Amino acid sequence: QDGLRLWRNTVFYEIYMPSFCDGNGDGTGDFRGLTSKLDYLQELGIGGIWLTPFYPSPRVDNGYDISDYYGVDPDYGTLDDFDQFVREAHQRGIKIIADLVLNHTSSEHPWFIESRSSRTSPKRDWYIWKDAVSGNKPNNWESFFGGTAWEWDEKTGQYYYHAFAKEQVDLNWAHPEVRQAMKDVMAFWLNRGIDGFRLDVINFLKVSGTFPDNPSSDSGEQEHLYDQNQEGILETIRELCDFVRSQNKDAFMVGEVGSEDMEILRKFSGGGLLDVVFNFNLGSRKKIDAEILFQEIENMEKLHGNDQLPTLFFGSHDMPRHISRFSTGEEEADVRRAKLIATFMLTVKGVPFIYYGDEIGIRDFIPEDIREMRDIQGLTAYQIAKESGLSDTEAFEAAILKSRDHSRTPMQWDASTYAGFSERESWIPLSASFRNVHVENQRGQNGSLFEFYRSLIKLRRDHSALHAGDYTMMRQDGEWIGYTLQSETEKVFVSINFGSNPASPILPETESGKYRLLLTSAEEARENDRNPSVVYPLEAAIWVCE
Ligand code: TEU
Repeated sequence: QDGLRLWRNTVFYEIYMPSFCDGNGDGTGDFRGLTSKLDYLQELGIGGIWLTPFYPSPRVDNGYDISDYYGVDPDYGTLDDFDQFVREAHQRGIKIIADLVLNHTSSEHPWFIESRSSRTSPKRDWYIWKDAVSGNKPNNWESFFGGTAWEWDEKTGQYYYHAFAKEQVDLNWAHPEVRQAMKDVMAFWLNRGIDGFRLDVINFLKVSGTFPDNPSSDSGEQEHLYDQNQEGILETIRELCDFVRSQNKDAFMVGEVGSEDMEILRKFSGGGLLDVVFNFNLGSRKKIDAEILFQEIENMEKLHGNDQLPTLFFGSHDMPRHISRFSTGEEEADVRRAKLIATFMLTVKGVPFIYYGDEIGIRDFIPEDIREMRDIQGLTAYQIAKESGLSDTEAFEAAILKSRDHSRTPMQWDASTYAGFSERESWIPLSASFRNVHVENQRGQNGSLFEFYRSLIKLRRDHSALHAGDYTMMRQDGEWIGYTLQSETEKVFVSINFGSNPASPILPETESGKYRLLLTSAEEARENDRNPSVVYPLEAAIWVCE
């Protein structure tokens, strides 16, 4: 409970490790670059960073394939660079959450190399090995990146299981030595000063022990029933959480449970389990409106217990950017809408996660050619399409649909050739938006998306109602949504109009009948003597009820 109160006050910022800032001029982001941008992050006002994996890795899936849990990938720097980064972040009041992949290791991890060396290797059972069944795969399980989840190992004559790429081999979490090995890893990073973990696909640690075939949906797609959320998963998570809290009682643990079903999600947090789990209902939306958001708040309020908090995010490294996803093709309206999303995310009850670059409005990157594609999920889709006989163009189209590169492009610091990210071409192309969307022309600029985020975060920090208040009213009418947040000392009213016409809101009661404007997202709405009874088109406004 106490911990939750602490974290509710924290605005997180996700950084995709290779794409934030390149400090050594090799085209890939690194710790030195990151450290040089801590002042920027402090200015933005965030309180925590979720850092995607930075450990040594062949980077088949950009670090979600770890080959050494005790180091830093040489592309990103050294352990000393890491220590300096954590130290300097802490000096600025910024906490660090490390992304940890417990479900699988790289196929180049020494554990797996040993495991695959022979059937009698002491590490054989650290992974999931199966005999062929009548000369075939053990069952029909599919990889989340496409194709089969079983890889044949010629030397030892068995299949191994991989929920993602074949270079990401699933560990056998039923094995006590695996559990101990991972606890040692967690202790190592906690001792190095990190403040918590983002736990990758944490509900995947338990697969069915009898390996039945997965059923298929009506559309023919596999329903992943037996390869996740199996009996005993909560006990395993509890064991990990207990261990982490025994090392650092305030450590924050956010779990990735790939589900949009709140009934499933809620099982993983509170009661000594994870602090929070990601709620994919906002991030996976292709369309957004007041009614959807209203229902989402209601749902979160209804289903979360006292020791649970929702997470709030509209984008991540696995999803297209929300400014592009919700775009109507008009640049100005898109920016206005992005401000509405920001307002929602930073005022609704929960723990917000801003995805790097969303605070300036970086747009999606769309590759022109398969050679510009980097993501393993997109590349696998391309390969499968080609193998099924599709043309290059058709296969490329299929790959774009699956690719997660859209939102993984370098941070846009200025309009120079390499966007101020690096001194040379980056590992992935820049988003085409970089010439006019960048930090340099938004910082200190009235009305910019960056300055709006900064004001919002500051407001959230300064007003306890915004980071600790309770809803006293939630209303929705047409394209308008409004809610009040009440603390012991004040009542704040948030009023958001998603429509292109002015809205007439339903106003909350105030003691004196007066409202004081704290912030509006719309320049034209900054007039004197303003009152909340009119909301401008695509405006978000925050008021104090006096
Ligand atoms: O993602 C888990 C996950 O469920 C993905 O399959 C996701 O739903 C999909 O990519 C959406 O298109 C996590 C990480 O966030 C992702 O980047 C990794 O690739 C994956 O785990 C494997 O470690």
